Amino acid sequence: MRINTKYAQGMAALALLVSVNACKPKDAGSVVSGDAAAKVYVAPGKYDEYYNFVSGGFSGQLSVYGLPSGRLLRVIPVFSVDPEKGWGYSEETKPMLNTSHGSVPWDDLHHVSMSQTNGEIDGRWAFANANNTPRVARVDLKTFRTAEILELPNSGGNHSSPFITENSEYIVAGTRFSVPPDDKNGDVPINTYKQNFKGTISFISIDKNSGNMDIAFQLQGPGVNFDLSHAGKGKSNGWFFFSTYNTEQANTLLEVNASKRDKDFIMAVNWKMAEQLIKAGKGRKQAAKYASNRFDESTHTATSTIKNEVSVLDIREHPGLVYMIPCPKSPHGCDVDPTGEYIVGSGKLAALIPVFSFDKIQKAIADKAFDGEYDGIPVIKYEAALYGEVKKPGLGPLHTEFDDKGNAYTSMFVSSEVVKWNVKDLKVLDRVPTYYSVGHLMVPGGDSKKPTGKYLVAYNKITKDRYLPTGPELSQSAQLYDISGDKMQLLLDFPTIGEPHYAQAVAADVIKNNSTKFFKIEENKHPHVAKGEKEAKVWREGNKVHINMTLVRSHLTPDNIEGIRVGDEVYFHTTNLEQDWDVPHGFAVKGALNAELLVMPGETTTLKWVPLKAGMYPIYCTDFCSALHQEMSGYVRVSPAGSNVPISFSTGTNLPKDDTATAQAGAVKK
Ligand code: RUQ
Ligand code: CUA
Repeated sequence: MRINTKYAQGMAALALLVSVNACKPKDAGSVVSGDAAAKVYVAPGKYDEYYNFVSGGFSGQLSVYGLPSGRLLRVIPVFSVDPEKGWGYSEETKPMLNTSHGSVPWDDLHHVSMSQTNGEIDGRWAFANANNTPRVARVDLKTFRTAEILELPNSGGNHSSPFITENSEYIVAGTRFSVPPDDKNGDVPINTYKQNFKGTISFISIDKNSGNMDIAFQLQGPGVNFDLSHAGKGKSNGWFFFSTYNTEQANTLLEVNASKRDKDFIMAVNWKMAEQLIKAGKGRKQAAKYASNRFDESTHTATSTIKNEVSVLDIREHPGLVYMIPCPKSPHGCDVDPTGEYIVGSGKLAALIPVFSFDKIQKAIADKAFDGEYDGIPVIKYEAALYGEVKKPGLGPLHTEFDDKGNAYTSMFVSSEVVKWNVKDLKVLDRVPTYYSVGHLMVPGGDSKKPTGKYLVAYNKITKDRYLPTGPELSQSAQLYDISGDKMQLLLDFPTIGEPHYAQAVAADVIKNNSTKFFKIEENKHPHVAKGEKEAKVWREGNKVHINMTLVRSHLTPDNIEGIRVGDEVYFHTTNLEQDWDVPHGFAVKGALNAELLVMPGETTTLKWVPLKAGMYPIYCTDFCSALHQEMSGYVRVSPAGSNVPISFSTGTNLPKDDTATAQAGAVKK
């Protein structure tokens, strides 16, 4: 296909403006007013008001900050290995990162959705997406650990994800890249996109009690890019709204070829109807291969199960299931206000913000106010769905959050500002600069039915001069604003881990009293648990040596181990015997090719080690746990392959023959 070169150049220039030249506001100096410091000051020993869960972008992690202080409380490995915690390195956590492609120890985590009950954040779980190798994770907010990772078949990039319904029935995930479905031959020419590529949306069910996820069904639709989404709420509960781009179905140079149409679409999905169709057996079983990985808290061990089938509904076969709403121009964010009536589409390249009305959409469907079809899907007339437009909001609108007073806040990437506007009359009320090039915004509860109205955080794409230089890469950046008054007020900059995209926040009280303090040792069902030092042991099975070891302040049992040979596979199954809050022990062995273990009280965790040379190998606790932490150590003797040194192990009894009396005085009493 030939493209009009002048047009193409113009669009490329605009795209360049958006991507490179996101401008720096002129008053980039200090705009912080006098009382800002007092508003973010959380005195030593005091707690923050909110937990803020922030996506880590290409770090694959989720980080947790306190607001308003901006203090970093925790980094949770999700789609990543973490040597600090042994996550992805211990035998128990390795299955969490399994996929149909094998172990994938990294991903690109963009969005966080917290579980909701009646449209309010309930503090049970946080869900996050893997953008690259499509997966959705569930983090348990009792332990602040990743409890489950589910792979998504028929997807090629999982950006429009995860978005939750108001009673956490489903978390949905729309594919960014359309691809040939997994049961079709994907080995086709790329320029057969229009014939062979499909866009898939996964509806993942969430078990009310356990939180366990399963793919309930998938919708197979046109080959477009799904960008973002939100569930309806209140009156629009039962519907989902997805922003789409590349409705041109281009397969190359998207910055030009996917920016041609004046409008793309917001796709409205009647998910209650989809649920009925599935119940009525209308889903087509389709072969697929995907991993379902769950961490079991009683065995402290993850298992990975490969599944082989999904139920698919072809959108075109079910009239009434899906409608398209024209939305100017390459929409990114797709946000629903707290009442569920207003749906805001933010066109990256649009000079206005369209606000759609749920009531008008329903009326347009009833009246068949359509403007033809797109790939067999009725297109609702723009004016028939439109509530109104926010005029001249700024340049490059991306995402919108809401407060408790009927206001909306939209991030403007290109003009680097947050714009506050009223949802009813669509008038711009205030604007403040961000430093620089803001992406997502977050108001605690801002995408739920009960937003708060005190703080807003901007998550920026470019940091430039906000922090001390740290070489070519600068810390990523978030900014906290006070939104309680008519005018927004900048309070604080704070650095983030990785590139922040979406975030969620909830009042500390919703989470803090449910936090697990330790695991009960009597409930530990790990097959290699040692519930006391008397149960500690070492034994050989062929070339495998198992060591059931205990950790307690301030010794390892056993701490003298002999009889290991070069070529053995050694498994240190370490149980932390402590039954108290905040007393992890660590474990490390010289020369191990993975990482340390960090073992929580009452937990059992395993390090695999294959010694390559004969010699003496110190082992020790890595977490400074007591005044005698440095004494919490031991030795493993490794003999050459074929040696006949017998297995032996002990703590406190392997005494030098000439010094028995002195040594016994220091031996550990059991
Ligand atoms: S995105 S900066 Cu990956 Cu949520 Cu909009
Ligand atoms: Cu246990 Cu240091």
